[in-house]
Amino acid sequence: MLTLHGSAISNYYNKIKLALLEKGIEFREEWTMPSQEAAVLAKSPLGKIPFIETEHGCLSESQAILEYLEDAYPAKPLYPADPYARAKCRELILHLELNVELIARRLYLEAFFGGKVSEATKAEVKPKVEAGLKGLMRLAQFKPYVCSDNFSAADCAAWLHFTPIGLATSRIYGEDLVAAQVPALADYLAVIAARPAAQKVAADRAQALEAFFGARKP
Ligand SMILES: N[C@@H](CCC(=O)N[C@@H](CS)C(=O)NCC(=O)O)C(=O)O
Repeated sequence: MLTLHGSAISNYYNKIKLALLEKGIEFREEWTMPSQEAAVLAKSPLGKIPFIETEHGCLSESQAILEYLEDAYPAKPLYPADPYARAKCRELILHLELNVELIARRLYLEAFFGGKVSEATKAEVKPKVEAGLKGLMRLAQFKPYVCSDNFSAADCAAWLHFTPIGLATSRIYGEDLVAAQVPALADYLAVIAARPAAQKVAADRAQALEAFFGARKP
């Protein structure tokens, strides 16, 4: 059976968990925090989470994991059949992760973890996140799913990334940059939240956040 390593406070971990649940793949979860210890580095080259253990070995990077799941368990697809539509789905995920989440992530230390981010970083991040979101909106469909009228891998990414990006930007700038750039946001989040798999991910995330942050829960 597949083992998913990481923590349910992680948006990348939950992206994979949602995909596993939606695809109906049997898996177990093992709580693992990012670490530079040799045992973790042997399974995830930078010590990041999530990673999975398969019968063949380990795999890191959530997008590589998602595509492995799609190839190895094709029964309930999370990508459209048409090659161009598949590529458009991947394009949206890459834009969201490289041009929005990875940049907004520079705020997370202060927004979520009690650290401090410099004013220079805050000033640099804001226009980049806004530009990334504007770009994303040139791709997004919200029909009602982010890529099309079908739930897809892109929803596994978008639903999990929009919330921390929105929360971090509202804590740092006093303005939720996702809500400001994505008019369909509230309806979209509600559509995904109605899915049983998403409800399981959200409930486990709430429990993990409570355990991790306690009174300081983000
Ligand atoms: N590109 C990676 C990002 C994973 C990632 O950033 N994970 C965070 C937790 S949400 C982590 O392990 N951070 C620890 C670190 O950066 O050293 C993926 O898609 O899996």
